[in-house]
Amino acid sequence: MLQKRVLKLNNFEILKGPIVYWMSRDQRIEDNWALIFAQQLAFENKQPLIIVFTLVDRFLNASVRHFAFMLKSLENESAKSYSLNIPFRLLKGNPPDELISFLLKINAGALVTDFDPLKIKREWKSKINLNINIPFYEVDAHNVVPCRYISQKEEFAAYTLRPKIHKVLNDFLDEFPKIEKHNYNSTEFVKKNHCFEYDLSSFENYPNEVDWIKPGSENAKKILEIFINQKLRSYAEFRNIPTHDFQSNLSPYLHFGQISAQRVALEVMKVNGFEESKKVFLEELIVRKELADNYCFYNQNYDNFEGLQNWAKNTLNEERNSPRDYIYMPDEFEFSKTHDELWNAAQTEMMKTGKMHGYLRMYWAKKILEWTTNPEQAIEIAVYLNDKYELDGRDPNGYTGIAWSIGGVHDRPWFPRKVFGKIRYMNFNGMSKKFDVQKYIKKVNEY
Ligand code: FAD
Ligand code: FO1
Repeated sequence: MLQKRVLKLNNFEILKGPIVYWMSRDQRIEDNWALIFAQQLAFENKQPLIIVFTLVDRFLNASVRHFAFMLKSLENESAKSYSLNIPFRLLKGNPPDELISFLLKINAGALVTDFDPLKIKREWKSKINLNINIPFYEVDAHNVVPCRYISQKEEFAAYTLRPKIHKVLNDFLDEFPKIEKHNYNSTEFVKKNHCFEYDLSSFENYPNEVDWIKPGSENAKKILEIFINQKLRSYAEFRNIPTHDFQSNLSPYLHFGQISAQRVALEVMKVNGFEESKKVFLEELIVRKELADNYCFYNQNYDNFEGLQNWAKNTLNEERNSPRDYIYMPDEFEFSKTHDELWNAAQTEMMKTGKMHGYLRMYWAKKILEWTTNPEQAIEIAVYLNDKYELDGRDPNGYTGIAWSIGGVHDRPWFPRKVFGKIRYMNFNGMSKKFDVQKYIKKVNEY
């Protein structure tokens, strides 16, 4: 496999002992470069291999809606792992503490984990790296083109990152080797270390689970197949029409790493024809999604006003005292109590289904800017609601999508208007020209 996907986070030499893959963002056995790397390391050193997942009971406003989607899938993955003679161990509690003591307990020879730009994950990793004396490898198993490799700085916009990605993309569309049965694991090692039990009642119970989408990598493959066979052909034409169903619905699976974006790209590229739709879809799946990881990795303030570009901060500062036509409190937003029936429907769709249509997410966030007293609060409310209700929330795509909508990140200055300054504006009339708003509102109210 391409070593450009791998980064060694310290200078320790490998010791005799099991190789541990600390699975976190990429929660799948198949098509997972971090696991592939860990098994290669174990084979080279003729060592056992074990997968661990550290389960917290609070994660960025997640509820049982998200933990159930995640854990039901992880349970399937742990069974797959066991059938490959690789034990899968669920560790509960504070990840750094639990992992460090586990590594000591089994005399681990090396540690491998996957890449994640979120602050919380980087804190976990640095705490662990300060307390181990074995090699610690990080493998980018989430991006087709590794985030750290493709750019060493915060990119200004999609047009600055796109050419860099396109130049090397083919090199990174290599096929995935299969994970093999691990014969350096004794039966007793597997039996002693395989453990996957959890209790859904230990998580925040609101918002509840959704049932229109099923978790797990097998269901992700089915959703991909439906997308390729029934939706891809008209994706370019209908993806931004909320009354139609032409988005792929892959984001919850991609967020939890239940399917690899590279697998999705490889399968979509195999399709004959529909060139325009393939191009538009791959732009979102590769350039847009990887631009979001770039933003979160190189900008510590990805989830707040400080992260915005100076032009955006200046223009929003100039508008701080402009009168707002409407002002809403956080719970009026949360429970769809604004004067705007379209905005309320979008919020209701997110609450009920855990997945707001992509085109409405821009409008949804921009209106929160328009109807709050300051941009800091607008970003705070958008992040809170997005993380609390979206199945695909708590994700770099979300923080970046909100920064784009409210703070013009990766966008350019527009014609100035009150409250927005030069941040791109969207309004009800503009939306009505794009699609049948009443039909969408009716559809949502029928959920
Ligand atoms: P499709 O159109 O089928 O897209 C396929 C994949 O491409 C997506 O799963 C995603 O990985 C990627 N993609 C598509 N659009 C974008 C985009 N604008 N930015 C980055 N990647 C993209 N996406 C999330 O995954 N989680 C979020 O919490 C989230 N919050 C958002 C908030 C706002 C305010 C905005 C404007 C966008 C947000 N997005 C978020 C991006 C986008 O709306 C969703 O990725 C998309 O709607 C997911 O549905 P899909 O997979 O069916 O989309
Ligand atoms: N990652 C973990 O390593 N342990 C967890 O317990 C965990 C819970 C969790 C809950 C909701 C959610 O949306 C994500 C969660 N993640 C967890 C992180 C996830 O795997 C992704 O890495 C990030 O959210 C996206 O970068």
